[in-house]
Amino acid sequence: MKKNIRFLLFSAGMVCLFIFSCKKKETEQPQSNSTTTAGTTTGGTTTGGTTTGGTTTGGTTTGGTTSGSSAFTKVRVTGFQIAELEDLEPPLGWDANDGPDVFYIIYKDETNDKIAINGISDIRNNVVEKNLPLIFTFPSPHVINNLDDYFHLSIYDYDGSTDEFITGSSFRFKGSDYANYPTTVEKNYVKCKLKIYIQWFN
Ligand SMILES: [Ca+2]
Ligand SMILES: [Ca+2]
Repeated sequence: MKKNIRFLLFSAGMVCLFIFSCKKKETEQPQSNSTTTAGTTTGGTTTGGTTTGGTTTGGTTTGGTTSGSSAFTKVRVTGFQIAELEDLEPPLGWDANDGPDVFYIIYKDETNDKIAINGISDIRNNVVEKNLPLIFTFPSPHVINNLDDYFHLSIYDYDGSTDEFITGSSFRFKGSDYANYPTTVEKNYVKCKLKIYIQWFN
């Protein structure tokens, strides 16, 4: 009889131990929502800072046409314009005490690991509304010799070691949007509107 009671107590103890260890395991599960990122980007990367905004809303619109007797096979990107840029006002904008310090990087492809032009030397400090539009002309045009190749433009707010990614996109100058060989390409984002200047040639 004593043996039976001891066995029952032992079994009950084991059950409690099992339930306790299951509960403990549950609480040790990693929190699936422990990290959040603001906004999404189409091919943009940060240079070590936080990504804020950059969701594509519009798409691409083109302007101007280039006349020529044959189909063009190459593109020269000469620069771009930032027509609209939101969140300029401190302290809730890109910087706590003044406007953002805007610069660009051109990457050779959509993987963003090969820099074609680093525009840090053409930085526009403490941008306010009256500075818009910002017009950037590349030191020398970015040439795309194959229309299958991607062009990638990223725009940042310079913050020192942790620059903030403002917006960016990878795209190709190929397809129905480019059938008339436009001279400008507009990209619309939530916080930024860009116009890119291109020239077609063979
Ligand atoms: Ca900043
Ligand atoms: Ca600033």
